[in-house]
Amino acid sequence: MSVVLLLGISWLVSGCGGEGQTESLKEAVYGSPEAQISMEKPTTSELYSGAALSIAPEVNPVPNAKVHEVRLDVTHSEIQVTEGVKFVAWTFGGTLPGPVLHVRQGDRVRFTMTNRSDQTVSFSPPTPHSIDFHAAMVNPADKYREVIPGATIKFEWVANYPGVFMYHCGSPAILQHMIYGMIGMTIVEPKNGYPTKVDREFALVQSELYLTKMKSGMYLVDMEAAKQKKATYVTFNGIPKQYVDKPLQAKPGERVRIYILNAGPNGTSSFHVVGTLFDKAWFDGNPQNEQRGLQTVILGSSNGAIVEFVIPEAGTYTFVDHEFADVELGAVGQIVAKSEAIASK
Ligand SMILES: [Cu+2]
Repeated sequence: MSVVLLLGISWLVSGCGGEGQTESLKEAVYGSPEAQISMEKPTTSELYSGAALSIAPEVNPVPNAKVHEVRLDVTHSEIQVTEGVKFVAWTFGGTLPGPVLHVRQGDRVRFTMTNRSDQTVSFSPPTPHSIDFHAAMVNPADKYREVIPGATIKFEWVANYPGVFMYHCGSPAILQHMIYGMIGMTIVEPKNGYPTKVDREFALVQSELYLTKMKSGMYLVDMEAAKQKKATYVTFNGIPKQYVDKPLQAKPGERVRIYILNAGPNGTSSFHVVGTLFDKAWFDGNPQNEQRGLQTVILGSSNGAIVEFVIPEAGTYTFVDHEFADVELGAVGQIVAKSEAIASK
C-alpha cells in the first residue's frame, strides 16, 4: 500500500471526529461568528489593550478569565532600531514585535483592531492591513481580511492548541508587511498548565530587519534585500544585541523557561544557550512535542518552541542563533546569573 494511501486513510479517520480525535481536540471549537468591519473609531489613544498582553521579554500571567478582550491597533510609527538607525515601521500596537498575547487552551479571544495608518504623521502613506493568528482555526478569507485605513475589524477565536505561535499581517506583499514589523507572538498555555514549574520566564521573538540608508540619513525598508534574504539585522525582540547591552537576569540553580518564536520572515533560527542544555524542549510550544537534553532547537520561519533549562552556577549565559552569521547581525543576548537579589522592574 502506498504511503499516500496510508496517509489518506489516516486523514479520514482523524477527520471524522470521535474515535480518531486526539485528546486535545475533543473540546476544540472550530470557526466563529463572521468578522465585523466598521468605521468605528477607538475611544482611547492606547494602541493596545487587554490584560492578556505584555511586552516581550515580559510574560504576564494568563488573566483568570475564559474570554479575553484584546485590542491591537495598527500604526505607522518611527522605531529606533539602534543608535543612529530609525525607520518608519508598520506595527501592531506601536511596538516591534507586537505585544505578546498570553491565553489558556480553550479560552476565547475577542479581538479588535483599528487600522490607524491614516493617523500617521510620517511619509509612510495609509495602507490596508490585516492580522493572521496562527493559533486560531477560522476562515482566513473572513477573519484575516484586509482592513482599510481608518476602519476597525472585530472577530473572535478559540485557542484549541497549546503552543507558541506567530501572528502577522497577511496583506500583500506579505513579505513587505512582515519586514516592516507586523509580527508578534501568541502563547497558549495548556488547559491544565505545564508539567513543570519554573522560577523565571522570558519571551523572545527572533526576526530580521532589511534596511537601507538614504542620503538624508533616514533608513527605509529594503524589499530587494528581503527578496535576496540579505538581512541588515537579526534581532531578539526587535533590537540587535539588546540583551548584551541589558542582559536578562536569573539566579544560579533556577529553572528558566524561554518562549522562543522565529518570526523570520526568511531565516531559520538555531537557538542555543551557551553553558547549559535544554532539559526539555517543546516544539511549537506544545508539551506533547517533547524532546530532552537538546543543545539547540531549530526553528523554521514561524516555528516556536518552549525551552527549559537550569542555570548551573553563577555566570553569564549567552544565547544565540547558532547560525553565526546571524550573531554578527545581532542575534545574540545574555542571561547574567548572580546570587544577589534581582531588582524588580
Ligand atoms: Cu500590514
